[in-house]
Amino acid sequence: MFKTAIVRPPTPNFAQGLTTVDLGIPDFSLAMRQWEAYCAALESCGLDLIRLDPDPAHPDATFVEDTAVLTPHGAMLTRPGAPSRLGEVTAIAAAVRRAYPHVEQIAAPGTLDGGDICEAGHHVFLGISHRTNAEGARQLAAHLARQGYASSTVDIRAMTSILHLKSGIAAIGAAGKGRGGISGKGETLVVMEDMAGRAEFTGPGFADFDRLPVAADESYAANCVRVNDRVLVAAGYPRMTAELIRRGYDPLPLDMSEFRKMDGGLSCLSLRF
Ligand code: CIR
Repeated sequence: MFKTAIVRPPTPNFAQGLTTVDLGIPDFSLAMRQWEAYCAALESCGLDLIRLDPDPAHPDATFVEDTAVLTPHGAMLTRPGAPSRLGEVTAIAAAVRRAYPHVEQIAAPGTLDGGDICEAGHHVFLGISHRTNAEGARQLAAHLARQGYASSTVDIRAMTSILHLKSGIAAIGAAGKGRGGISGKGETLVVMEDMAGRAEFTGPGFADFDRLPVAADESYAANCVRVNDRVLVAAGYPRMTAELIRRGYDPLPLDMSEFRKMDGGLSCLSLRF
């Protein structure tokens, strides 16, 4: 169960952040309303929020998930792969250090964005992307191994449709109360169609995983987040929401339109622990 989440509001210059998608310029006041609704959703799931101050020097700073990898057993600050985002880690580090007695950090030449890291029970998938390099993944794998996690890499550099691994997959545990499922048992892997057949997710170690494939025209909804009894999912993807309900999950749809314009998925707006 998660108890806390770190969040940080967007700033009026949010539109000056990085993006690869061509969906128009985000509306700041609408983004703020969507962000407040996202925070209220986390609180409705029982989480206490650590609300960091806005950071106009870093227009992507609202995407806090990229700056740390937090598990019940340890904390790793990242070294984001985009140079413009490196400075975001300082404020996150202060908040993380208040919560965790021992905090590690990815060191150069490693780079790593939290959006590339997908924890699925006791196995962690590490995306190698244009933000996370092999050295960053190697350092995180060693840190996770000390906590008892197995991990494996998934190279997404040839995929133009996603920025981070978690733009295309999510691990949402078992249906029902709590998160359910450890060691893969009861784990459900939500996977966008483009990645569903990849060998990295179909090895013998993952035979216990249920799959929830997401159709190509709803692939943005693959980036959903299990938060205690609910699954936070992007609004506007009716088949994905219906499938979650059919499988016994309790989806909580949230409008993410303005964050999507900046390449942001739903998971990236919080660091949950
Ligand atoms: C970036 O390009 O870094 C931001 N505009 C979006 C980051 C989204 N992060 C995520 O989905 N984990």
